[in-house]
Amino acid sequence: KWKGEGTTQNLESIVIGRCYDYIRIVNPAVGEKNCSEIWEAFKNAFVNKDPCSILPEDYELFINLSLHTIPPNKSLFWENNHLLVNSFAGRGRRYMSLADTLFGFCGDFLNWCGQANSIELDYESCPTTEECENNAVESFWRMASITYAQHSSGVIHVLLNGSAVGGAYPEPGFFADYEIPNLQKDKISQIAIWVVDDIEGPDTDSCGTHTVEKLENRLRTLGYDVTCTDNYKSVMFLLCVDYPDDSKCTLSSSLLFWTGSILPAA
Ligand code: ENP
Repeated sequence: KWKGEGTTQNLESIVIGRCYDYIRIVNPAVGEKNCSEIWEAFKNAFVNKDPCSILPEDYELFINLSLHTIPPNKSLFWENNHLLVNSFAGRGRRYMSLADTLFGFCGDFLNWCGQANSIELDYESCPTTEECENNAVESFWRMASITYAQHSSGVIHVLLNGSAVGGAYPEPGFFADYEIPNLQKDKISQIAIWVVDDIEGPDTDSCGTHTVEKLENRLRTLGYDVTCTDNYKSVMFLLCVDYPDDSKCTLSSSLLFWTGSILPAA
């Protein structure tokens, strides 16, 4: 009936299992959390309701139960880079993206929706954002984004894709619409933007041009100290794992090799 994919099979087991995985193994620093209560609050946001009338506020209890501190200087915002961000963040070891918080971790890669006048989830199909924006998944990420931005502090990192069609900084987008407006200026020392192109992709957008320039101007107008780096090396190294022979990858490794072997030890 809807155009989107249905609820992920075994949703309850996955969410409860992820919650325990998170609090016991991924990030025990969050302390004790009640994973069955967290699941109930998550489910009650959308079951037995019109799947097009779910609001971000419906996840308020879920968020309150799963909220924890986001370490300063660890926040990583992004657009069009889901898998790269997952590996770069390293489940919170390097950075803590929204999907590395307990509340984001519970929903990452999953799909879900309920039905009006039934306590059953809909495993056949769910509304897409084009069909109705007040759907269970969209409202979840809006609420999660708002909360994540409000609790981010120190140096804020933003990883954008310089090869993305339509620009590295999409508007509308979660970062533009739900995250920037909810950053707490007095807790933020700097915003570091990284614009990284796909290894075999076009260089569509860079620091100081097109949509990235727009983002830099917006943040500076808001009073932030903004830096921007093209093809930030650490991220490039990670991308190069899959393209060791591409010229973008061999150049930096041969430079490292040559400088290391030619320069005399200091
Ligand atoms: P996409 O469209 O590249 O990727 C969407 C995929 O990322 C979905 O599998 C989604 O899980 C998962 N995901 C992880 N974190 C978020 C998220 N945070 N979010 C929406 N989906 C997320 O991502 P978008 O739409 O451009 O969103 C990027 C935003 O995430 C940025 O604003 C970044 O700062 C933020 P699922 O459950 O839908 O399968 C917020 C919105 O962290």
